[in-house]
Amino acid sequence: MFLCNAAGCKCTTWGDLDCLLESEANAVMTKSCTLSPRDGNKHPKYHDDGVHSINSNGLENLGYRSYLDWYVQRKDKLKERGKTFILSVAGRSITDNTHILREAAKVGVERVELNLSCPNLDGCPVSLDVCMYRDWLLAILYGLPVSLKIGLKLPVYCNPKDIITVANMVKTLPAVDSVTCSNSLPLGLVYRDGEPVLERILGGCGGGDTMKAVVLGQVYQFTRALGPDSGVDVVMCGGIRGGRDVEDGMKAGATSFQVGTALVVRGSSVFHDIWAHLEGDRFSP
Ligand code: RRO
Repeated sequence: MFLCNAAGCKCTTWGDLDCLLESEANAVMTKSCTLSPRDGNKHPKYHDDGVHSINSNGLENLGYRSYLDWYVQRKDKLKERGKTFILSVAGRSITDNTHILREAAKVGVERVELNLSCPNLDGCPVSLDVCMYRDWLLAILYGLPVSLKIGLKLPVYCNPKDIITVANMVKTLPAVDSVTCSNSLPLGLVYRDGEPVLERILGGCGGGDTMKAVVLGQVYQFTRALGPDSGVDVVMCGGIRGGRDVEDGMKAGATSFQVGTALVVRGSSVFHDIWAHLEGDRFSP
């Protein structure tokens, strides 16, 4: 079971990653990275008021090379602390993604989360168009170094047929051993004092009780669509504030958990609280 940050939350700078290394998360996830560094969209691009969490970050990141450099420099510490490094990859083309994955494998990265579901780029996220998603995945994963394990960061699918199609496809992709449900919901709009809270107006909605319900529904459906012997884990991401939310995720079928908004709001003590809750449960009569 992995308990770690959601890609994009407190994981963009080396300082952020160093904090995660010192936290009680048992994995460290990077910000989704591209071939070259990106500044992302204009500020304000994040808003959280306890009810809504919305962002239009726009894939701000240091570029994949910087995250690989951090990994190489911290490899021994990660090992000492028993932590898994997960490179979140959001290349803008098939060739960008192939290149990043090969370079990651060369320096010993073992686990990647492939994010083709960013809600804040122009046009439809690749993973929402399931035919295009299949073409991209086949092209990216073909000839991949065998050492790499791949998780897929999925969007929210509102059509149950898409869930069946994606689950069946995932089962045929040997490198893929997990799916993460889910990325933030695209095209949200929040006003404060009559003004949009984001410079770009629209953004991805994550966190909160509604997102938790949506994500639990995705976890539940993917767990059933994959079946018990698929060897593909379902990871819950969205609306986790504490141990009770993790328990609900387990009931729906999740085996790993990523914390986003609650990590931004409360800091890494959230991991301690979740472990304490789960340990308490384990030893309670
Ligand atoms: O950077 C972002 O705007 C972003 C990404 Br890559 C993502 O996957 N999900 C999200 O809510 N924001």
